[in-house]
Amino acid sequence: MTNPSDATLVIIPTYNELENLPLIVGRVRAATPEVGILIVDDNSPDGTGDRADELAADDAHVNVLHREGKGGLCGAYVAGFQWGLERGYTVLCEMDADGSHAPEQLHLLLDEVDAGADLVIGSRYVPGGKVVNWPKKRWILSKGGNIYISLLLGAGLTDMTAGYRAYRRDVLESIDLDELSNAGYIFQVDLAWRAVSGGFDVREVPITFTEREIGESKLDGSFVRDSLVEVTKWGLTHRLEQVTDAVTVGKRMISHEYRHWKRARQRD
Ligand SMILES: Nc1nc2c(ncn2[C@@H]2O[C@H](COP(=O)(O)OP(=O)(O)O)[C@@H](O)[C@H]2O)c(=O)[nH]1
Ligand SMILES: [Mg+2]
Repeated sequence: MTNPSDATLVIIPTYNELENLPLIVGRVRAATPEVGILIVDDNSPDGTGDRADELAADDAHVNVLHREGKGGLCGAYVAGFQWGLERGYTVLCEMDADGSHAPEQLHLLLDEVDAGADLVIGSRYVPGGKVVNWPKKRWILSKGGNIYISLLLGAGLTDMTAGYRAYRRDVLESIDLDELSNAGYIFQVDLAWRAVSGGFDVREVPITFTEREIGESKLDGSFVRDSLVEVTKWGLTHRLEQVTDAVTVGKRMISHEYRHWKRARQRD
């Protein structure tokens, strides 16, 4: 029997991950030898791109996409998705290079896709999900941001900013990837929200997210504010649409009842 995950591509974006890259590639190869890997490097000054080429030269499962310069995580993933879609992969995954997303848990996401999900999010905040080695402040920011997003959008997901994911290709094909916002992690929320709004089956599975031990985070603080402002705009538009829909339905019901009542009076 064939499963969608039989043709899976794991996309690993890198910027200055020289030490981490061989470790993560080795772990993916050991945990899920059947999947393809695409490293998307943005011309890392530390030479990660050259290291990626060496890994690809030794192993037909490993591929590299070089981009000109640091263009942000969203752009790197969009380039990776397009590369994978063009080559016929049926499931496309996002995975950080720094070990935060354990390759040993990838099968949890892929099994859920094979069980019928269109998008599976490896979630830190569903029961069983965990974060290891985060300062309290970062946990509060991430968890609080996700509670806010969930209240506002009502998508029924606990971790819409999460970056460990498996998409069926149909989900990505249904979305205009060039429209996604490149600021911070907002594109992750955007992708999940578009999948939910498009009627796709979006599920979460618990994962253990472990903060990097080697190298530095490329996160800058401004993304939190930018993301929350953006999500607030979508949430308000969404709620406004719900109110407008409710008013339209209400008006229809009233006019239906009125016609009914008038006809009954004319008969009397
Ligand atoms: N290609 C590419 N990768 C990036 C860029 N920014 C971050 N990354 C990679 O995205 C992943 C997550 O970034 P990281 O700095 O760990 O963010 P954090 O986990 O939120 O602290 C890592 O694999 C980074 O190397 C970028 O501009 N281009
Ligand atoms: Mg990280």
